[in-house]
Amino acid sequence: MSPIKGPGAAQSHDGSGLRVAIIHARWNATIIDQLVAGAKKSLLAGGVSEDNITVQTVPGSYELPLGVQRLYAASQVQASSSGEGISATDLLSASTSDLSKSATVSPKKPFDAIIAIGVLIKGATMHFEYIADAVSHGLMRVQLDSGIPVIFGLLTVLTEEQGLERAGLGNSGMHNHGEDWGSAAVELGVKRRDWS
Ligand code: DLZ
Repeated sequence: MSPIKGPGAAQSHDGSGLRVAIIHARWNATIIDQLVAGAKKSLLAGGVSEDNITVQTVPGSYELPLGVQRLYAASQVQASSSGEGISATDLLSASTSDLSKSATVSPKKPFDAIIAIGVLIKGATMHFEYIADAVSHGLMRVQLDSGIPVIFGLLTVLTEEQGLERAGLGNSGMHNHGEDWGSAAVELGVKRRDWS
């Protein structure tokens, strides 16, 4: 019998034409690194080429919504500029004029999906609640405002152990949730193209 929880039977989608960004917070790096690796593994398995995967970081989860918004906007400018593109590491800090003037790599199309990854671990104060709420609403807002899929890779866990489990690093045999996020990005990237 298939499990009650989870996304159900795996679907197959051809992500070979997609361009996908992963943006992740640097807090709780052990868990984050594993989630990012899982997401990347699924993107590659879904046919997304290594060249079309951009990985960017922000300090903490609170910065994820702005990071997603700017990363997507920069990729749009990059795609529409008549000159050549800009290196992925400069995307977040570059202004619009920087982007149109730059000439470091070939132009690329805008991202088809962005995966935002963060790990919030509850502490003794209300920090957790405020950041979780703000980031969840912020990511949904960017997704609906931009019309591109923003995959919700924010773990909101009560203990470090819960985070390790969900990154596939625990003892319970729980799988790496980052893999689900990579698959969701491929599926939504493909479907959004078909729905346009
Ligand atoms: C400040 C803070 C705390 C207490 N906990 C976390 C956390 O568990 N996970 C995370 O991603 N970020 C945390 N941060 C940092 C905030 O997200 C943010 O980077 C800072 O408040 C600066 O805006």
